[in-house]
Amino acid sequence: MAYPRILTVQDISCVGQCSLTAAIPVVSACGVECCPIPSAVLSTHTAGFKEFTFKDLTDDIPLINKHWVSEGLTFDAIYTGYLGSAKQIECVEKLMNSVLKKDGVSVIDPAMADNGKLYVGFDMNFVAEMKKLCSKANYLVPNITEASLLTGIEYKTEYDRDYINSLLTALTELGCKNVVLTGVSYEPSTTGVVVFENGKYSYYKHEKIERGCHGTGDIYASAFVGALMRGKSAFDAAKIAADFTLDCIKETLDEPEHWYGVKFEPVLGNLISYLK
Ligand code: PXL
Repeated sequence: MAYPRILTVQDISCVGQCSLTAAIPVVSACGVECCPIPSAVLSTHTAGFKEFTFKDLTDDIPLINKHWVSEGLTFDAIYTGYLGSAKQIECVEKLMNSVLKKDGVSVIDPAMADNGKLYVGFDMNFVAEMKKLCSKANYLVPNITEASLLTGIEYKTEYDRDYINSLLTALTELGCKNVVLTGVSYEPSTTGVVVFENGKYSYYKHEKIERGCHGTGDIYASAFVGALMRGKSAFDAAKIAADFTLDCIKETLDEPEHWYGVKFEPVLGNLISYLK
């Protein structure tokens, strides 16, 4: 691919080091053009801040779409993260059908839940809509909470390979082609990511850091997409994204009061070097 152009649809949380404020720099660091559609503008993310503002930009999406069609602009990949409403999911489906190249790649991060709970503002109606979008994904990048919500399989914090296999099978039954399942930990000191590609299971295991940080899912998915579009295999892209996310968490450990995100900026150079 000469010079891949990615469209990403997610919100801007002005403070939060997540969604677009993470996706644009991380995908760009991968050496790939990143074109955003901001789905909403929030003063902060919704996980821990109170009384954040929320400007819904859903109505702009069809206008942007129409303009791009008239200009003949197309994309090698579409990558979605946090979407603010069920209606935005419909808009994304239209983008997929109109501006994604025929052999373009769709990567869906169903960013809506973590640690067994939906994020503030989401309900099961949104989950039902998200299921439809997931059915169209070439790569679905959920965590275990999202996988359990999408499949209706009980959420567990302790599990074995059979449980993970049941999630993966049920996710592909929704219609998505491949799954990259994050935060899969079979023993206390390690965690990792499962790549389920064309029905084949591979696991990349790495060190587990107990401190959970907000925004790591967005960092992970962005690095995965960027590396994939740089021509890495799904497994190598999943591994690079995991190593980079771990670097981001380690970078943040020295400052416990930095609770709302990870300090990914100082380690963007690591990501660039992993891609060499
Ligand atoms: O990191 C996911 C995310 C993105 N955008 C907004 C969020 C969250 C998670 O809470 O609130 C607005």
